[in-house]
Amino acid sequence: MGLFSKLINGLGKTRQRLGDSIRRVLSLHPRIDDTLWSQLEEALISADAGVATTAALLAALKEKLKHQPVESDNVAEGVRLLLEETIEEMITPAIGNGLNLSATPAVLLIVGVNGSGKTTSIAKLTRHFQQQGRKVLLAAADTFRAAASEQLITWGDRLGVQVISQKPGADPAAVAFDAFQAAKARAYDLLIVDTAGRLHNKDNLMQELNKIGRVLKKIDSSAPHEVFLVLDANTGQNMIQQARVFQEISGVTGLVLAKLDGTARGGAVISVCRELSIPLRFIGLGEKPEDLAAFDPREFARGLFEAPEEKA
Ligand SMILES: Nc1nc2c(ncn2[C@@H]2O[C@H](COP(=O)(O)OP(=O)(O)OP(=O)(O)O)[C@@H](O)[C@H]2O)c(=O)[nH]1
Ligand SMILES: [Mg+2]
Repeated sequence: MGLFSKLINGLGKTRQRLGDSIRRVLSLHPRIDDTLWSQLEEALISADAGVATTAALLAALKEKLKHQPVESDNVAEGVRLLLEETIEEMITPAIGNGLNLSATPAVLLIVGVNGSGKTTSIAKLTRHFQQQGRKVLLAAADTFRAAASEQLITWGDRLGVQVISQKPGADPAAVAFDAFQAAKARAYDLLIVDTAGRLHNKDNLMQELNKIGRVLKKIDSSAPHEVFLVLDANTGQNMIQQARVFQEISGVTGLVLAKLDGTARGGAVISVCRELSIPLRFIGLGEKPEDLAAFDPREFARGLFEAPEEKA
């Protein structure tokens, strides 16, 4: 399956909640008036686009309609297309600059709350970078949860990459340090560091992330080169608060939105893009290593409305 079809399929639940309901609203009420605006507002909020982002979207759409009025016999499709365009414009700034992973070895630190999808996303990212011809090493710096290292080692075996690990309870910063040294000594291109899930209000665990960062800097003062925060898309608007706290503590440089395939709350992606000044790098669309897509604003906006049978 191509990546766009995967995105289309993965966004199914959000599309039902958002795209399909907006189409329905527009076909039942193809007149631009207050009733239409309040129904559009309801549809966007029900897909967890958030109050502020919904208001901003509708204001931008109204502004667009002033300059690009739609034909009276084509209100439904005309407004729908303009909304898709408005969403695309709103999320496009989140694409950010290129990844800062040109150092050799570059270090990519993965952080997030418990169960958000970190380790699975690492498997996906490993495959992604392998396909770009990079030699990847993994570090199992989640020494906290029983079986966390085994989970990463199993992925490593499946993907044919080495995993540096120590015994449960070891200092996560020491694992990261050893792995970075090994990556340097053995001429790897990229080290990806898995960390334990942590609640953003647990101070000691957040400080531990800080320590991992400090220890990596002893080897290369510019490391970690990227810090990806993995967010579970099911948490909807809560992603924003989580991201703010992690950004403060561990200098998040990019977002991975996991589990977008299982949620109807994908509207929250629009506010994540609008309200956070952190690039959205990848979206997770399933549990397998290939279920990852680089964030593409055009495709994402299309995927919110375009049903599979309409696929070219
Ligand atoms: N459907 C779906 N499931 C996902 C996705 N990403 C992860 N999962 C599932 O979510 C669950 C948790 O994933 P993990 O990768 O173990 O999450 P984690 O953040 O490493 O968890 P901890 O290490 O316990 O904090 C697993 O059952 C994964 O298969 C995704 O994009 N889509
Ligand atoms: Mg994990």
